Amino acid sequence: MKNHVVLAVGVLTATLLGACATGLSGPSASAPMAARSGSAVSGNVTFSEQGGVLRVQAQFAGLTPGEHGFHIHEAGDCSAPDASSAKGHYNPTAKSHGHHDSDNRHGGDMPNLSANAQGEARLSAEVKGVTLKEILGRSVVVHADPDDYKSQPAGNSGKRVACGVIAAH
Ligand SMILES: [Cu+2]
Repeated sequence: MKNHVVLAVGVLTATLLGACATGLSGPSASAPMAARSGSAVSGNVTFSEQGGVLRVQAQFAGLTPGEHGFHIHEAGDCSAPDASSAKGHYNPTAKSHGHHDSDNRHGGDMPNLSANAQGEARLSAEVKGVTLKEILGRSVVVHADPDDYKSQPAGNSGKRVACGVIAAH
């Protein structure tokens, strides 16, 4: 009986250590998202970098069902009611807006969020060609409409319904 308890504690400890190791694996930052343009959107976006790979993880509520453009914007200023203060897409290499998996894209181009019938969305994706360091102090913007991944300069994704400034943890 005693051996079983020891084993159980050992397994539990290993599980907890594993979880912690994942959470503390590298530098990270987050952007608490605030509603803009009269929306009811709320959410949080986290960026983490490990082995030269930048990952974004996001969760949102209060969206309209369907797809929504989702980008890193140049300025870390969400103060305008329509989030226009965040300026355009973060675009360090002066390329055209494009699909997030292509080479011809803005550094801030990311996959669309896809909201379910309840208006909730989750996303986990790699952000190519951008480091965590260079996006600190910039912003994340969610749009009312889908990014078509080709219209210039921002994929024709409409109003800015949420905005958050990216800050290091
Ligand atoms: Cu945008």
